[in-house]
Amino acid sequence: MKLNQQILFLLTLLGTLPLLHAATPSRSSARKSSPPAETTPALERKEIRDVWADRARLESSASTPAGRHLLWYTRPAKVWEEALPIGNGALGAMMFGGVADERLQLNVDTLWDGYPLDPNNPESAKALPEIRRLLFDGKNQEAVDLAGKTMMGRPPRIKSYQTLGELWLETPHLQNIQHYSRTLNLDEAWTSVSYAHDGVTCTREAFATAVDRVIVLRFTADKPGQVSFRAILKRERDAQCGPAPADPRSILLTGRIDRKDDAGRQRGMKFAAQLTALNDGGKVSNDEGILTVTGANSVTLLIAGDTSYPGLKNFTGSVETIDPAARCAETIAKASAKSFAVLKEKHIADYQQLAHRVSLDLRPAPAAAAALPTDERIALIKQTGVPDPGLVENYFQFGRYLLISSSRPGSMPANLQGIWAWKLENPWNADFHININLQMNYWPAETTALPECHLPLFDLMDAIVKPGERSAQTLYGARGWVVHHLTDAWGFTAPADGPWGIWPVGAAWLALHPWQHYQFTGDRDFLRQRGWPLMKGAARFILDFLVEAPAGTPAAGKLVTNPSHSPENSFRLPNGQTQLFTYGAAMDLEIIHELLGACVETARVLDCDPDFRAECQRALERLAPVQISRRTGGIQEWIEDYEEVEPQHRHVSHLFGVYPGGMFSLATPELFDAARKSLVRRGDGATGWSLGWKINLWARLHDGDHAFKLVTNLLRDKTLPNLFDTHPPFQIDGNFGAVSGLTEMLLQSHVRTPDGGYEIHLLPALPSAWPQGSVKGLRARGGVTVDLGWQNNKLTQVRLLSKDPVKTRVRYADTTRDLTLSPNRPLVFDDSLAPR
Ligand code: FUC
Repeated sequence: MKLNQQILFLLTLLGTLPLLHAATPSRSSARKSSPPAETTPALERKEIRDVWADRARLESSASTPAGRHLLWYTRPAKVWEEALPIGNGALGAMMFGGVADERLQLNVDTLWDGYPLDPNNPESAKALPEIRRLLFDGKNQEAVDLAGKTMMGRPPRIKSYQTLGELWLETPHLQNIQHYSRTLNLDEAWTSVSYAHDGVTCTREAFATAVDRVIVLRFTADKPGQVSFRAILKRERDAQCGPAPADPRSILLTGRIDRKDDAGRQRGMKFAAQLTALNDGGKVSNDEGILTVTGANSVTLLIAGDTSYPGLKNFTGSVETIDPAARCAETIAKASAKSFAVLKEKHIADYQQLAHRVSLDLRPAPAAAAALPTDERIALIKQTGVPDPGLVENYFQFGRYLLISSSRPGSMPANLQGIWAWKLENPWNADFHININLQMNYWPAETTALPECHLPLFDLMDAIVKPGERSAQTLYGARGWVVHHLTDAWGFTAPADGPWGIWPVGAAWLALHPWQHYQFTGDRDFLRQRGWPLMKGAARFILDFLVEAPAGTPAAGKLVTNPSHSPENSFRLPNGQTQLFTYGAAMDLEIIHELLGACVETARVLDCDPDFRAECQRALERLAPVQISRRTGGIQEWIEDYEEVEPQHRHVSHLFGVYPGGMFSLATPELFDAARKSLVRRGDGATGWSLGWKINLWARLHDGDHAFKLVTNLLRDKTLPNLFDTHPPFQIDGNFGAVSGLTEMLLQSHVRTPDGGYEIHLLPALPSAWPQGSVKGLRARGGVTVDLGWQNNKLTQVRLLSKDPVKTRVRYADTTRDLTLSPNRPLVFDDSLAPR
């Protein structure tokens, strides 16, 4: 087609462009309290004109793109779950890779519905003694009824994290498309689309750079004047798109979430997204917010997104003062001073500085599998029964890519969907769930050498200390801070959703994260300044919250939590009643054991707070013990040996002491064995995140083959075509949980040595499916970087490096050796563990 024909064609097309149709209709979201339906509905849109979404027409011409860690596909995404994520911690997009219509669904990490409020019910503290008495007396239902009336948040639900909007692009490429491919490059963090149209090779590359805080989307063609498209920004609700003031090459989406408080005052946050086209040749015109590019040689689109959220440090501040549109304009002005090549180069360097710290090589990947597109590689597991090693490597690096892309210093922490969520009301509000999910997001942060990516979690914790102290005081009359099973961007710390929301050990679990950051980095200043106040406040609440179990109960005279439950599992009372609420659930005791132990040690390391340390020590000694069930031989999930309603429930809370905790190990052989029985009983199925957790558990139980079986189950059954984990629906925790699990199969460092150090356990759970391989750059507690190689399923070489002097014990199978590492002097040895 000649240029003028193309333009004509384009113009004819414009009349029927989906761009001009009403925005994407919404679906009502699932109830927050219960899992949504089995599958995530596809993004609704006008019927796609994009015939290139029809796979069969492209297959014959697609060839394997070059690159080691690559997701790739031979057709555009039909639904959101096939689109590819990019992100810089704060700003993210899902790119569909359409030919005739391209689409990028946009997110910015701070865009939350809702506003700060005090949800604490003042009736609670008064009712607490009675609720406790009822639970100790076995009147669970009466206790739930009373707690439901007096303890639940007001309101009992939070509002959702929201999509920012969408960028829609239309090209005139309707026919004669060949050689289509779509990739996500995990080595350099960019996604691309490439195809030939009428003999012209067209490419699109996109990345989200943390250096310049924009999304960059570049269109090129291998012949001059061949880049033509139209672009629009849109959002389902609360927004409008128009030309950006005084900038003919820019369009601007502005809006405000419509959220009024009880007094009718508008409290919703403002938001904006700006798109600017930088063209080489051709023409850019702007018709009331529809940007048209014709006949360019290449075009770079810059996209910025922002909100008026006052920040985690100041979330009670006004949402009126910040002008997100002005911020976007400023960000784009700065970024557009750089060439595309510079933007990309700086982005890659910044990403690689984090991503390239760890490499995993599970050779050899069968050539046939390696040549397949990623979706087919996943599908192949159904035939072969196992994931090919290259797919596992990609899954591992993809998980690290997701953490780097959704959690960077200064950004919000990764939520249930990281940053990528396309609805106004997302599944479970895409919130911060604290009874497993948020913590799981950060399981691989330290072990896979991304400690900086852990920092946003501590920012969130700092932010919720104050509201958490109010909840502790109002609901329990306790000191310290508490958060229940979820929180949001507005400091919601009260119980939410239903009785399972009354789970007062959220802060206690979270407080183990700064402790872990210290264990891995050895950063004593961090521990003193940030970690210790968080840990101490969480422990202070626990010390006040624990109560002595009365005479006549199984834990009489011991300290227990009350109320309590084992997330979100129910049991049967001897009278047949199904209940959730109890006292002293095993998980509480395990979390508290871990936290009080960490506090005792921190006070020793920092040489501070002797009285508090003694108080923690006394409570530890009086804590009710975790028991072994007479019924099952497993860890008893509740303080009484109740029968589970759902023995294969997705949560494996009572095994917290195996992972992420370290209370059950070879040093406690009976509990260790009981934990294994419990895990067998829970089965090898469940949600994506549950499988992610179980990989860690089997690794900690030193059963590599069973861990690998769950890796297989996860990749086969709970992995979307774009490698996102699915609950279902998409939930990112399973990606992170599995990366952590893969790491725990190769290296563990949670067991203490007699002199207070950490044992570095090499290949503790290597599966027979990976006979040879190597991993470089993993981190062990004590601040040690570990490289490992193995052949014929046996360790062949090890290299340890630390920047500080470290005394450690290294274990491989039954051999151990005590070593001292000198700063920056690598120690290299083989399977005999004798340094060379
Ligand atoms: C927990 C889990 C659910 C879901 C939700 C976000 O409550 O029990 O399965 O993952 O978090």
